[in-house]
Amino acid sequence: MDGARLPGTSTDDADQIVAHVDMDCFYAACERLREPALEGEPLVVGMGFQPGKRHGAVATASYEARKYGVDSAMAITEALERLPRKIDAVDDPDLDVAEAGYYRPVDMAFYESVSEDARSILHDRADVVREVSIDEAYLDVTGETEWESARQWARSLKDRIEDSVGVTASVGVAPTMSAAKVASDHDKPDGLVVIEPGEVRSFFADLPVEKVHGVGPVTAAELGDLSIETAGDLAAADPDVLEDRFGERGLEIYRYARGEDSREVTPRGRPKSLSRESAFTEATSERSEIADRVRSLASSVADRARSKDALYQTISIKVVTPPFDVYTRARSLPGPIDRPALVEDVALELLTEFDDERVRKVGVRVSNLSFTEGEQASLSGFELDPNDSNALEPPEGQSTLAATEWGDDGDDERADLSAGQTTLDEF
Ligand code: TTP
Ligand code: MG
Repeated sequence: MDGARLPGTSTDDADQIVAHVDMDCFYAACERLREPALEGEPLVVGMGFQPGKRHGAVATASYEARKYGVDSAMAITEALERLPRKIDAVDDPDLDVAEAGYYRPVDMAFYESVSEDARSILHDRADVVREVSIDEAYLDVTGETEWESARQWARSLKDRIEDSVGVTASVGVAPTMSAAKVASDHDKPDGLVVIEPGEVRSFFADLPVEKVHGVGPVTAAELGDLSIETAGDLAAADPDVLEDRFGERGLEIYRYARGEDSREVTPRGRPKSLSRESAFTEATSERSEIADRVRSLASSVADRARSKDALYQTISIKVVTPPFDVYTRARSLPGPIDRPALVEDVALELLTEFDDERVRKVGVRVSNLSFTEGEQASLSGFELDPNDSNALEPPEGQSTLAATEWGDDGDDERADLSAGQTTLDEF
């Protein structure tokens, strides 16, 4: 689309629903999986730490251990002063066993396997997942939920991670990546915080300025010199002063404090699907208006696929009817193609099922992507014969996907709705 705006689409916050997921005291939570007796106990996981030794640094501490002042990156010697080992306390009359904890060495291979299990749930629950670290990811859940049901959506994600992986995650949902990260951190552990569009600034107002994404302790101290103590102070500060002092980064943290963050969640690596959706200002039953919108979305998605040299085998639509019922319908073709006219035809055909519905939002997606060059040559069999009503039928064994399967094909790349938008790297 070259950044062109579709009618009825906008780039404001309300367009994107971002979830940020961060596991609680992750390495410690993993240790508790295989040693359930550590549940509820102060537990320190040390890097370069060997049982009985005192060197190394703290990778993480359970929340019980954090109460003793033990935290990530602290030297083990210091951690041991604050929280002695149980085993030492038993033999030392000067130490209190009740005020002691457990220490375990890092076992990355095990934590990676737990992380893998958790990540597969994230990919199952969201179109677009940007994995940031072993225990942290951003999800674009715009296609999975509406604001009204975002809390339940996040709750069910948390429950699923806890039930099937056995660790707890904190989840934040917000209109931007930076606000979603603040939200997931806000009520840790086992947190669930939703910040709706328009609420970011009021939510941020009294938070200490170092909670703003991109503000570390050093920047926070420098901001303190400018009497900027809270995120609200930063949002109300003079951007010129911030730019003078911190350069472009000063403007960036200013924008984040104001809830402005145009980054879209993008997966690392190749997308598994491409989609684009658009809401009507008001729910409509005007067939031609809905069909026009679907046509625009179809051509936009097909353009995008072509620009990425992606062939697609499945074409889907999403229809949201009032109040917030989300339906998806998909059709799979016998092989991968790049044929914009077919995306439009299939999307419109799928849309006919909703001819009697009022519609508040529509979306078009291509998935089952392949990037292999040269496959087009074998596609002559997929020409659409307008006289053949079966031409669009799914091949045997492939049926229309159920509503809940929208997004089940892993990484998705949503269309970039604004011109000249750039995606910043993680901090
Ligand atoms: P974090 O998510 O920062 O920390 P955490 O999951 O332990 O605790 P929280 O509940 O606050 O999210 O980091 C994830 C893992 O990365 C952590 O379990 C251990 C590792 N890690 C280090 O090894 N060194 C560090 O300095 C930090 C911060 C984390
Ligand atoms: Mg964590």
